[in-house]
Amino acid sequence: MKVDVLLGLQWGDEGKGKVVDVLTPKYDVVARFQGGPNAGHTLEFEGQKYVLRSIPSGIFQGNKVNIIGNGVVLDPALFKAEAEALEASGHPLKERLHISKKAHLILPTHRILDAAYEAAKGDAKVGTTGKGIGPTYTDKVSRNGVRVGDILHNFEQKYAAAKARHEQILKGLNYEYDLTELEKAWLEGIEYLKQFHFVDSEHEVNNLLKDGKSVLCEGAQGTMLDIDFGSYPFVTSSNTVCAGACTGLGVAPNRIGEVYGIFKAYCTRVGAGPFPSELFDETGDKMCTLGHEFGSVTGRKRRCGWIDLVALKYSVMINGVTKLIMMKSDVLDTFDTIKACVAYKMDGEEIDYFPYDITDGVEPVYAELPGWKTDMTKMQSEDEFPEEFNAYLTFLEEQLGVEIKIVSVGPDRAQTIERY
Ligand code: 2SA
Ligand code: MG
Repeated sequence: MKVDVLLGLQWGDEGKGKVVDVLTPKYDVVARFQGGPNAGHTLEFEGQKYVLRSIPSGIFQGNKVNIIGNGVVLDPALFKAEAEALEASGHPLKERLHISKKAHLILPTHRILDAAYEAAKGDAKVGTTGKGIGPTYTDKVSRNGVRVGDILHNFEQKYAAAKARHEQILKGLNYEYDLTELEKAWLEGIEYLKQFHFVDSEHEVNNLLKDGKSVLCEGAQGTMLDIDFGSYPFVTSSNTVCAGACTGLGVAPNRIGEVYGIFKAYCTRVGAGPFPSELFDETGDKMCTLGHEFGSVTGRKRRCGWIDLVALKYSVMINGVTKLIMMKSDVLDTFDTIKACVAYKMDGEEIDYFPYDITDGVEPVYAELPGWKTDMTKMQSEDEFPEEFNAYLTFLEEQLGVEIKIVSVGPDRAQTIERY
């Protein structure tokens, strides 16, 4: 068996949570491979709304095994809050959630360092979620991290050493902070974590595949936030691309099956950094209002704009996308005209490939298509799609070279249409 991977092709918030939840009935296992509580995967069904941050979205579906892989960074305090809320809403997870011993722990001081580094950047702030993601991955790479497996061996000593090192750095930065509350909640989180299964997830995943089980790998954030291929330095600190599933779970490259690439019918970004097709007018405001475009973790307003096919083509290439999934087309239901950025104008020249740097001087070149001006939210099958909507799908498929297999016409689990 192979694993299938589902990931975001834009700057995150494409609607991965909803799609994983719709796809999970087909899989035995759902696994997260990177990121941490910076993610906010929103799911809505039976009139209830849930936001998942560290826990895989398969947790709502029957008796699936859910795995938090080695590539994830875990904050025990936030994990405890998330897990307890799920249990309280009738979704027990202790037996079904397995956590890699090799996943790195976000320490209270990592969150303080995140804030301190952002403060030190002045106008060049990344606009992080403030969850300590960057400093935790930095410690992992510089070989100073504390891992989930360490909870079982000399933990106090390892924690104290890491904390002392961070306090030294914070002193150097002249950054004032109070650790008391954060640390208290964190240590309670550590105790809570001990009730879960700590596993060697690379063995587990590969044994599951050997036994013929199907595994879905759930990405977080989006390709344009990837540490290597995103709009650096305005990115997150992990590999959000398909290859991240290999390193973040211990799955070999030849074990990757389908790659589901998910994108919005338009585009959003939260945090700082370049966004060539961003709109600063009423059209952008309308997308934001109709699409409820606010960060699910931080509540920040998301910047909105037209779909960017230069960036999307790049994402399709880097990830080897085999099936496309388009989300939130309902947000555009009332628009007269739909625009799509098909090229960038840079230094007077038009280019259709994603360049080294898009920070300055990039002007979007748009194709215009007629809007479908139809409420599609109650549609059940592609046979009902208006002509203009089909034309938009065909245009995107031609540009991207991959078929759009699923279209989402509203937030509910039921508002998802498969195309054949
Ligand atoms: P970080 O915290 O170090 O990962 O931030 C670095 C950049 O990555 C962006 N980022 C995100 N962008 C979109 N959605 C994310 N998750 C939340 C959501 C975000 C929220 O689902 O809405 O609630 O604000 C996410 N996580 C990280 C971040 O904005 C920085 O640009
Ligand atoms: Mg999100």
